[in-house]
Amino acid sequence: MIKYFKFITMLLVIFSFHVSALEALKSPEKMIVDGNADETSWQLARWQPIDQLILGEMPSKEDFAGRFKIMWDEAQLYLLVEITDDVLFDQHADPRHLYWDDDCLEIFLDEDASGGNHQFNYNAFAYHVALDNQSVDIGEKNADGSDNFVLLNDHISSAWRRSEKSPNKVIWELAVRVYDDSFSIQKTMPTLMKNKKQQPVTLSLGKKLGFMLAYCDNDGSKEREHFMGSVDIKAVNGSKNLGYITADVFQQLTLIN
Ligand SMILES: [Ca+2]
Ligand SMILES: [Ca+2]
Ligand SMILES: [Ca+2]
Ligand SMILES: [Ca+2]
Repeated sequence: MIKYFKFITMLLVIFSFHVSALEALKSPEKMIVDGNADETSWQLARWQPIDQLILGEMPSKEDFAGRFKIMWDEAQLYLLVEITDDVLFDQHADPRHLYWDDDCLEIFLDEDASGGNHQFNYNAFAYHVALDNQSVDIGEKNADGSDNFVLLNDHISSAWRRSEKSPNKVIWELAVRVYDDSFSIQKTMPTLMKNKKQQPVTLSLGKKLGFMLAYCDNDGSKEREHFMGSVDIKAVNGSKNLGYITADVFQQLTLIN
């Protein structure tokens, strides 16, 4: 019996290690964010699945399938994302209006892996990168208490193209500058400070971040049809859609050589 429990404990340890460990290799070359994965570096990185249902019903593999690779250098993180989506749909031209109901890639990032609430602050980010390559997150609430959707296009470079071999497949390449929790959109700062541009952090070997990747898929409905992510989130009150509120559900990402 004791042996049996030891075996189960060992399996649980292996399993929890397997689901929690995500590593990014350092890229030895300059990465060009152009939607062409022709850098030799991309051959070094392993594919990671985007196969966990967060919202809606599990899509067929023709409806949605996704996987990604991640690398880094001192200046930024690099993502190569391969998305199969039968219909690309961008119903709202305004990047700040109901962006989660358009096809979009969602990059969850917590610079210091602190976890915790980030819904109306910059303890962590939930960048929604739309098909027009614009990036939006929820910022601090407006003075009247309404939601404040902020464009953060200078945080992310994004380019995608359809695969030549498989037309429903999109090859999406991104570079993400990492900002810590001192980030502010500067609306309340004095003019002098406004002019001082905020800098992303310099990344280094061994650094740990919180990370999760997801895709909102809509093929023509009013609201998104399903939401798929890279992390198996434990539901709270029946909901797994927690990433935009708390960084506690992100995976730990370690930068390695
Ligand atoms: Ca490239
Ligand atoms: Ca679809
Ligand atoms: Ca944080
Ligand atoms: Ca779609």
